[in-house]
Parts: sequence; structure tokens; C-alpha cells
Amino acid sequence: MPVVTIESVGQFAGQLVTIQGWLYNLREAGKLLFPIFRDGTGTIQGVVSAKENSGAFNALKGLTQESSCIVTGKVNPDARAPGGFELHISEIHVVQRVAESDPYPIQLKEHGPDFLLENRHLWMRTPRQAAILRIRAQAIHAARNYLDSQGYVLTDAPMFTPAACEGTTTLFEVEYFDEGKAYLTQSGQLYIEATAAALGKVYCFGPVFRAEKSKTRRHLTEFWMCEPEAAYAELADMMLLGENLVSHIVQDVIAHRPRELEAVGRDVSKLSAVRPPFPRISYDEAIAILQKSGKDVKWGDDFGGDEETVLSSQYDRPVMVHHYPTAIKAFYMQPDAERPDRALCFDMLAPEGYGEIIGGSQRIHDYDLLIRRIREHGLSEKSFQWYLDLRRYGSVPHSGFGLGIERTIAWICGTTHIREVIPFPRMLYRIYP
Ligand code: NSS
Repeated sequence: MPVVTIESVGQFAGQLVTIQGWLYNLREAGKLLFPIFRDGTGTIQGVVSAKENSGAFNALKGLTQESSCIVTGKVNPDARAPGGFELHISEIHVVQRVAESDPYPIQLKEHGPDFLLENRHLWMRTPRQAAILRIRAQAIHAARNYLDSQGYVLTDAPMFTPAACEGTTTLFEVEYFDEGKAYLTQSGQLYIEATAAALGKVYCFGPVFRAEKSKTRRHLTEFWMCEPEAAYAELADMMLLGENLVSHIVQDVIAHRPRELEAVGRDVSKLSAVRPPFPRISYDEAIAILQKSGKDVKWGDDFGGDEETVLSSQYDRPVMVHHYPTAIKAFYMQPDAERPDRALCFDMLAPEGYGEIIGGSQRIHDYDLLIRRIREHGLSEKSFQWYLDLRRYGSVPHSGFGLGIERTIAWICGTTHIREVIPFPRMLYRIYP
């Protein structure tokens, strides 16, 4: 008997197949049992009758939710069945029976978010959660593929670092042997500036860490970032790359994960509009839009979630806001030559209130200006010697950005909180499981 996945049973209509999975639900109707099995690729309803197959009937009767089992049966097309097929069961082998006295904790009813997060290791079995994780995998695959196809070389950055990249307030400290304090990286950027000078176009893709004290639906303390960086690239080049990368990811997920998008209840028509070009507005224009909409903001203020939502709700695709004030941005950003109070930087804001998914900029390539900035920001010059070397030996204008993976996937899936789109979320008040 071929062992098949539930996702592929359609190719075996009329044939006997074996499925390796778990019992998701069981409906008993007298002498008929209607189990639903899941195997991680989908769910399928089965049917077994006491009269036709008493062995399988007795094995299945009273079987507890999430008991693991191997089931053999004939794949019958059935228009009424979800998925279009029903499994006419001939044989069932129970691999592990969940004890009646200790039932599976997650029942097929609504549970509170705290309970589900406490049971994340089990919660991920529910079809919606499994669909989100498949969409995540597809989006990551698409991001890598796109950058590879554009000649970007994967050069991963270290997780232990001696210095901050994105401000000193969100650093996680660790004791590093005799070297003293080290920090978990907030971004691989500084390191891929070095690999960009070595290889031209590069990216890193990995987890980053921020001791964010914020308890919002957009913040994790450990999240994944995809960071391209290119030598001789300017701000406009990175805005172009950003819109092409994000469009590619969204369209690739639509093309390859339609069933999963349906399982999470996503309105795909909204995502279909996500194609280049994306609107671009300057920070100055953004301030004017916000003031017109009644927000109490003035030039020089940073934007919070509320402001981002007002700005992004004007468009059906992500919007790129560029030239923020230098004073509210990171130490490494190149000031605009004509107006040094503005930085050559951009943020990409996702539609539907999902907030900032990309932060990027052109980097300071002048040695004197960079060392001045490092001092102004009170950063350790010693830890940045290697970074300054990049401005001593063949410095060139260069630019890059960071795409927040979880925020991007939360938007693609339409989840209210980003904690649902990473297998094991790490947040201010959660490190278990
Ligand atoms: O701080 S960023 O805006 N930019 C950087 O870290 C640059 N060093 C990247 C670069 O130029 N190579 O973060 C980038 C993105 C941001 O737009 C969000 O989408 C995401 O990272 N981000 C987060 N996601 C989840 N949780 C938290 N706490 C978080 N912080 C940023």
C-alpha cells in the first residue's frame, strides 16, 4: 500500500492508501464512525462501519483525540467531504493511545491566548497554526530565492557581538568568558557591511534579539531578519530592491500556499494588489498627512504604531516613507547632502495596520563623520575599530535594509499578533515552552 500524505490523496482516487497521522476528531453515529485524521499536510474524514469491518470499528471506537495511528483505506471522491475525498477505512493501527485519564489538553473549542501559548508545543498541531508555519516556510524560501536570483550571496552574521547596532537600550547581555560582556546581536548589518565590501552584494538571514520592554502585538524579543547589503548601492536602489523582494514573497505565497491562506481565512484579493511600484512619501509629506488627519505630531517626532496605521491605511500596498530626521535614526545612517538634518533612509509600512516591516538606509562611508557619530552616540570606539577599518580601506557608498520576517508573515496571514507566526515565540513575559 503506498504511504501517502493527505495533501496528495486526490492523486489516488479509487485506490487503497496508507496515511500516517493522528486522530483529530471522532464522530460516532451508531454503527458508523466518522474519524477525522490529520498528518500535518491536511485533514481527511474517514468512515468505518461496524457491519463491514468490526476490527477497525472496535479499534477506533472511543479512540482519544491526538492518538497517533496508521490508517489504510480506499480514497473515495465525495463532494460533501471537506477536501473532496473520504477515506473508506479497511485497517487501523493505533501507534500510541492518548490515555482517557489524561486527555489532550487542546480541545476543539475556543481557548484563551495564555493557555494556548503555554501549550505552544501542542497548539501548533491545529490546522490553522500548521498552515501559518507552512506559509512562514514558503515566505522564507521565497525571500532567499529572490535574493539569490539577484546575485546576493548569503553571508551570515554572528549572534554574539561586542557592540550595539540598534541603540544600547535593547541589548541582551551575556558573560563571555575572559572577554567580559558580550551582547546578543540586534541586527547583522554591521557585519554584512564588511562582507559586502568583500563580495559586493550579500545578505544575512537569522535570528536577532532585542530586550524590548514593549508588550505590543508587533514585538518579539527574538525575531528573524533578512538583511541585504550592497556595495556601491544608494538609497533608491534599496527601495527598489525592497519593493521587489516584498512583492515576490507575497506573490510566491499566493501561488504556492493557496490552501493555507484559505485555512487562515486571509482575503487574498488584498494581497494580490501587492505589486511594484509601491508608493513613496517623504517624512515631511508623512507629517503633513498625519497633521491633516488630526494627529498631534510635529517635525522631528518618531512614528508609533498609530501613526504608521494612519499612513499605511491610505494605500492598498506597502508604502515607503523616506528621509526621516537624522536625530531620531541610528548612528550609521548617511545624512542627505543637501539637508543633513534628514537621513538617507526608509521604512516600509505594511497595509492593514501591520506597521513597519522594513527599516533600511544608506550608510555613512566617510571615516571622520562616522567616528564623530560613534562618539555622539556614546558608543565604544574600541569595539568599532574593525567597522571603522571599512572606511579606511576602500570605502564606498553602500546601503541595505532589514526585513522583519514575523511582521511580514503576520501581515500575509492576517494574524492579529506576531506571536502566532513563529514556532516558539519569545516575548517580555514568555520563555516557556
Ligand atoms: O531596527 S530596524 O528597523 N533596522 C535594523 O535593524 C537595520 N540594522 C537593518 C538593516 O539595515 N540591515 O529593524 C528592521 C525590521 C523592522 O522594520 C521590523 O520589521 C523588524 O525588523 N523588527 C521587529 N520585529 C519583531 N519584533 C521586534 N521587536 C522588532 N524590531 C524590529
